[in-house]
Amino acid sequence: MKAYKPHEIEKKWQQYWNETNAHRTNEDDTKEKFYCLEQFPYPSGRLHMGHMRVYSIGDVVARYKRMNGYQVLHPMGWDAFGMPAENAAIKLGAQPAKWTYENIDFMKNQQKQLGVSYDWEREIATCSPEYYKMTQQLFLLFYEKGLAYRKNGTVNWCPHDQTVLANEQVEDGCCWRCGTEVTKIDLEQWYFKITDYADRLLNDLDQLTGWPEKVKTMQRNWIGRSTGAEVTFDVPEAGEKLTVFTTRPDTLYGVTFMVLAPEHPIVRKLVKGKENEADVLAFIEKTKKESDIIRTAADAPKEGMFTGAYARHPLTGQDVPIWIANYVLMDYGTGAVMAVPAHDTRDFAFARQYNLPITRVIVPEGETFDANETMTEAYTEDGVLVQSGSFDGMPNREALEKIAEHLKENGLGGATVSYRLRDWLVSRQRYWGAPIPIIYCDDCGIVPVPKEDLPVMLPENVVIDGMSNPLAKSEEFVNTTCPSCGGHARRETDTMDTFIDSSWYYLRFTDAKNDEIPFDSEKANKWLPVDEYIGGIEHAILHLLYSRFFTKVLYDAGMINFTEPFKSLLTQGMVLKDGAKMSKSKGNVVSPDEIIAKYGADTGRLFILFAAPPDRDLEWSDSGVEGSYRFLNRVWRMVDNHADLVATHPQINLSDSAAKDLNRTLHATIKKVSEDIGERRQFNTAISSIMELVNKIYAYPKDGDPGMLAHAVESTIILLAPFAPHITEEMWRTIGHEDSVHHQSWPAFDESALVLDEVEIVVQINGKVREKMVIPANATKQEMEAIANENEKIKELTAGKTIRKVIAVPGKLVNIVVG
Ligand code: ANZ
Ligand code: ZN
Repeated sequence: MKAYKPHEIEKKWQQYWNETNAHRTNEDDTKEKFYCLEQFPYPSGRLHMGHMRVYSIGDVVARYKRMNGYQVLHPMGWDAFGMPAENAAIKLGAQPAKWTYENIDFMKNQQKQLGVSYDWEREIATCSPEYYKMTQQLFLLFYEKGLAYRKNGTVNWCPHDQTVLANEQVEDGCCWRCGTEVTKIDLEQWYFKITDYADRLLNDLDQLTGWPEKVKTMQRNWIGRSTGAEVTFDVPEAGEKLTVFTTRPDTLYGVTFMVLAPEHPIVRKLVKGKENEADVLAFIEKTKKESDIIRTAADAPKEGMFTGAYARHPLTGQDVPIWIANYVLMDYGTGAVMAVPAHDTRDFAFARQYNLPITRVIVPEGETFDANETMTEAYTEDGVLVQSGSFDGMPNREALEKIAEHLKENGLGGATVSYRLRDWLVSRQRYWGAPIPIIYCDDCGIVPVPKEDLPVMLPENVVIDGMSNPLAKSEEFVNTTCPSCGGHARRETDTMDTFIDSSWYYLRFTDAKNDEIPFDSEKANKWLPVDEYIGGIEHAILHLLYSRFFTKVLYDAGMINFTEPFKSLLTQGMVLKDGAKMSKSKGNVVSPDEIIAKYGADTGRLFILFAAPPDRDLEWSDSGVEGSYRFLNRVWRMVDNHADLVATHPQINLSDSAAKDLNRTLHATIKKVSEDIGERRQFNTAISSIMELVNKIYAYPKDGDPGMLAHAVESTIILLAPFAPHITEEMWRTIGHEDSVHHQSWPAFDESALVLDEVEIVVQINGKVREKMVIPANATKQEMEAIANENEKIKELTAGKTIRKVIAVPGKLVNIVVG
């Protein structure tokens, strides 16, 4: 008996796969394509269990598809730009490039030890000049199309790190990296015009039937489309106009004050020279520091201040006081609100707090309006209009449109759509990113770097101290000549947000070595969209939204013929230990290295896939890992026991019932595993059905047909191959094959094998034949009795009688003795 030695065989087969380039993409256009992609990792140092889980899931799908006759693209790469490399440089004095590439080497080796079937010929690292040259080309494409532009605006700024931060990098008002309180400053920055694509990004979600509903909802909320109206108010004393965005133009007659975001540009003008000027300016500074989350929370305290100025109501001509308050945000709608306390909860709270009038303009249908009644809360339901001039009595849904039309006709506003989505701020004052390929010339202005001069290389001799942008301090980098006039000019020193790198990497894999253009259209059109994309839920909004945006822009540029990059999306759950997420701070980390060292990669993979459905959280369990290891040993012994028999390929003869029964289990397993991997992506139940099959083989009678036994053993190895690639490769040789198990065709499912044989039996009552029935041939005595008792005629005949005894003769008869 040969013992199962995972380390020996895993090393052996990994080397063999390496040498034979076994996982190179099997480009063969007679086959259907399948693109299986796991989100590429950040090379942080070493793999954690979350990585191991994603790769195990992806590898099962990729291997299964290959065995089912697909040409499969299954690549891997590195999302390699970003802050941690700079932090390491500051802390350890290591060059970001060196640190990053060392990590890549280490992690790649770990991935190989997992036996994941990646096509390493297509490996990419976003920090390599070959890759960022193409990222720069794409930036220039966005620039040419008017989709990359510079804008002066209020941005999040970390005073300690001296860089802007994206909204999602601000946590509770502080920098996610150093914890310093984030301030807002006005800065000119580069933006991508993702808002131009808001409607398409929203509408096309409907065609993504392979995405979790949850993720689509998060994207919808992030885009946040609202239909409503714009209304323009005059501010005569300032000679200005104020435009608000409202979803409720039907409440226009109920406006009793206006509220501006403190940052609204008109505010300073309204208070200029007034006695409250200093107070208002202080209030602006204070609110700027509050995070948007706090400002908009429903239960957060509303704080405001009267500006001393008034606007004129566009329909009634009344004076309406203008306030500023923290709950109005500058970057939504127009940064100005018409307040209707009677019908808006936040306005109601605010009016109560500052004693502002409340005018009701909607009452429930059928109710008479009582002007003396005081409201205790805002009325936010539908109803009919009151105190609304010529619109009185009109149902408010109708008034929504009618009032918007009325505004339009009178040049006072009209229907409009507003989005929560903002343009994407893409410039960073950091070193370790793709340089933005732009040159500033005093005479020519903004000049894009000519394509043939790309890449704009990151200089290596820079000082990284974490305090300011190293590129800005590099004279050698900054000073250049203008491509347009040849005069002295300066380079843009900002680098790109790393989300840009990952917004197009899935395209690069189709043509990873192209040194002219980012990718060849034909290749991208062949492989994309990605058929299965696997990754963490933490990317549900940004990465996926940005990638979808890129895809649409490239489609519009005629570079690709599809508009969505990821056909199906699988978001895997977390790996927990003792009920909590594994983390260094909790000291509950189990590393893939440890598991591989103790049991081998196959056991680790099997456990991870068996312990939970992929989209659920997975609870790490040492006994569960042990169990997976024992199961692999059990399969190993089974194969070893029957190796000689299988190698002779005995003829299958299904005449005995044990053989038929095993055949039935085998096909039920094939069906289950195929559907579970291929359609439902539920690997845990697939594995349990393989376990049942193995039990059945162990229980197979000694005198059962040897052909069927051999066939079942051989098929088990193939069914297990996508989950445990090394041990199955070894066992495949053990039973006498010389080729790879991973090149075998997936077993075909035979429906007819599932049909149970049937026989006709008679049912007697007190020895007299009363009924004939067709039942499964292998029904047990108990089953026969139950089937007979369920029969309508027998039920009738035995009703009210006492059943004294039932005699069942398998395959022949049931006799019921009544008294
Ligand atoms: C008057 C009104 C009356 C409103 C009413 C609501 C109810 P959504 O649905 O999220 O798009 N609003 C507009 N701009 C704002 C800003 N920059 N900051 C905070 N609030 C703002 O919300 C649109 C509604 O939120 C708008 O409709 C406006 O209040 C407020 F019975 O206008 B409404
Ligand atoms: Zn110039």
